[in-house]
Amino acid sequence: MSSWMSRHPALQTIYRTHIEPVENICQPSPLLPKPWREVEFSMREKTELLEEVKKYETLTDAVEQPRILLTGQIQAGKSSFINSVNSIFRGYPIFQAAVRYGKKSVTKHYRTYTISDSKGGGRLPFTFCDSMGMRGCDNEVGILSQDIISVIDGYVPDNYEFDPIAAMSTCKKCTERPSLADQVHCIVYVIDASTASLLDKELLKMFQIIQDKADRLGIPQLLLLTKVDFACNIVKDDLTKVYESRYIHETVLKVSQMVGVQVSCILPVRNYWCETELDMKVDILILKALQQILRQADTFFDEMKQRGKREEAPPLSNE
Ligand SMILES: Nc1nc2c(ncn2[C@@H]2O[C@H](COP(=O)(O)OP(=O)(O)OP(=O)(O)O)[C@@H](O)[C@H]2O)c(=O)[nH]1
Ligand SMILES: [Mg+2]
Repeated sequence: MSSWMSRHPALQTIYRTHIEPVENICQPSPLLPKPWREVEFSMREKTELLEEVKKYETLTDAVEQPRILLTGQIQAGKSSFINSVNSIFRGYPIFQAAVRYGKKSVTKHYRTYTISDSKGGGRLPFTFCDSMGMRGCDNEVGILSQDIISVIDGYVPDNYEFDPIAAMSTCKKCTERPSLADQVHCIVYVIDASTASLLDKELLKMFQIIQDKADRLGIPQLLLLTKVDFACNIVKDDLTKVYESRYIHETVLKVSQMVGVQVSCILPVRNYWCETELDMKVDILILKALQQILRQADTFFDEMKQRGKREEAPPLSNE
């Protein structure tokens, strides 16, 4: 800007409005004018979230710990989310569930995880169910939708090794008459924000099969949008911008439409994956997600009360 112009504020305004390069005027700002969800990033908020999670109780004596199933794309960050929750309550990052970068699903077995409140502390009131990832394209190997249905019904025992070619059938190993506590009470779809717009048709079809089953049983469904740091540089540099990032917001809207989960049930998170100390901002997003998951899990028990009893799981296929 020339020196005569810098001495005249009115001219500066005109200059900004009319003479700025065209691409700056046409391109929307990478940040939204205001966040689309309010989140407070403070120690006080973290303490309150920790307390709410610890105090959680189910609405029935038959289930002490709701089972939360994490399912979704291979490598989406399912096991890392469990590790992240574990880390927050342990006080430092801890990587219990196997996590690795790879083209195949690293998690090959069905695993259930309970989380302790601090090292050697009591069990927290929920159980995570980790499973093999769903294949996102033809040359990937992943879990079969029939096996996810068997997990939901409570037939699959801890440590069962999934076979990507043949679904689990009646065998000595399977849980014969699953109780209400064996069943899944909340489903969390896990999707990588950096590849969310490229979701394969086959993958979306699998989501649809699970959704139909979950809707019939009254199981609440939420969606974790992971790797927000990898998907957006602004968020990578400052996690508090996650609800202001235009890119993340557009991804949330797109995923909501593609997968069929309402925006209020979509939870952007960044997992612990490379650090050796906790970060309050990472913790807040993870705990907020967990708070929403537990609150929604309650709707399963509400629904069950209204229906009078739960629907019996259909017998496991013999084929
Ligand atoms: N940048 C970043 N990387 C992540 C995040 N979450 C997970 N990762 C990385 O993504 C890779 C896959 O993470 P996992 O937790 O193993 O994913 P998964 O869904 O359990 O994968 P499978 O069991 O193989 O289906 C690992 O290299 C993690 O370190 C995240 O929020 N941000
Ligand atoms: Mg895994």
